Amino acid sequence: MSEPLNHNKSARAFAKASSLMPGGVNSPVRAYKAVGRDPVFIALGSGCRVTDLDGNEYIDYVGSYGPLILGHASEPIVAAVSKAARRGMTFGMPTELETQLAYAVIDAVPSIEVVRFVNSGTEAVMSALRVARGVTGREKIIKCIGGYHGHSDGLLVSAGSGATTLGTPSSPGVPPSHATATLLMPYNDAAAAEKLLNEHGKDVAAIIVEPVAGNMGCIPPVEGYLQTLRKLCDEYGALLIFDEVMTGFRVAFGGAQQLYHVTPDMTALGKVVGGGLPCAAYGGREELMRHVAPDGPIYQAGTLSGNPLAMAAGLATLEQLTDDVYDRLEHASSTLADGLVDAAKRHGLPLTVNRVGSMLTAFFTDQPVNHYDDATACDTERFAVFFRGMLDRGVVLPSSQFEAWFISTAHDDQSIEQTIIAAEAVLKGM
Ligand code: HOZ
Repeated sequence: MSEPLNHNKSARAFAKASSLMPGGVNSPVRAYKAVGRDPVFIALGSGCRVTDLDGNEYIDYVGSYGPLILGHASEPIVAAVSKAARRGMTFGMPTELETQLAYAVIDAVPSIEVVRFVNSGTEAVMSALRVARGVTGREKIIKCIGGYHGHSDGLLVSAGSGATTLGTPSSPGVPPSHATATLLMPYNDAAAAEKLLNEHGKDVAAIIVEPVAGNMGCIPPVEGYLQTLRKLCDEYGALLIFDEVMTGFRVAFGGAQQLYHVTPDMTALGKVVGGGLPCAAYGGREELMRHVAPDGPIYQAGTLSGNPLAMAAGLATLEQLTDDVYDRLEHASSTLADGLVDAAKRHGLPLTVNRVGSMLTAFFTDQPVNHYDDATACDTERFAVFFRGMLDRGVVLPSSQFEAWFISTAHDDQSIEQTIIAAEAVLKGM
């Protein structure tokens, strides 16, 4: 290996940030606690690469945890946001950009007839659940163990993502009364869902699920799982809510519901829909969404909701997402996944790569990973070694075994090949 990278400026920036913010960060996984080193601080991003404060360049598979399907500083998005910014940052009054993005979302996502824009995935899910409870008059919800739907009280119960990474899947500070309204089922286990509904069906407002789990690492639904959830919800009068914050516009233009041909009652979107700006959305059938204020009594509001810069970024992003884009993402992502598996095989290391379109996770195990327990049984120490080795070789990955990697249209053949070469070198030394 060449010279070790210099991270002096990042180290100084982290020390300063740590004195001012919890963990020196504004979202826990970014602190790199699970991978045994301090974070690099990013100075700029372009295409599939980011550069840190010390001038080290990395091929980036964090992709800001999902929004950047076109890579960093994609020209059409930068142009759209700049144009919008020159016309005013926020008004607290409606703009036509909101209607344009609403039209695009409704056109793309099969389950959405009416949509409301919010600022984060957390907000989108929280609001969709409020609609489900308001409409059904029921209090309980069912979520998956290891499913992550943002950090609102009732959802930080056996949560994945950073919560699992840091060993606090159920957070202190969540009132027990909120937690008890959340029932838990294992992901990819339709029989468990049926059993829960059998016991609590008349009290259950909704099942909320990531149709492709992304926050326990990437775990695709097993054959028939989503279809069975759909059937059970219909049977018990509960709503089916897909959290497509990660998968929306990512695994297909119409999200996982298009890919797997299952239509939920409501959908939460985030990440890609905002093109890299804070933006999310929830929507569903018109008869449900008309209960939202001011059409109906279910209240939800936000000063920056439908922000013109975010709307412009979202619109410009969706406009780029042609069939050809998904073909290119598939090519890059499958090449990467195959390359990782082959490299691990060559060096006798256990590695299972799960992938749906341009989201994937390389799990350090020789077993299939279909459930949360399979994911948590993986060798996280090995993942940390791999993560650090890749960083040293100019590739930055999400800093947890329980996150998905995101491939963008900016990941060309050369960057994928460089990544596989780096992985080969790291795996060889492990
Ligand atoms: N929990 C987020 C991804 N699953 C992390 C977001 C971030 O740290 O930016």
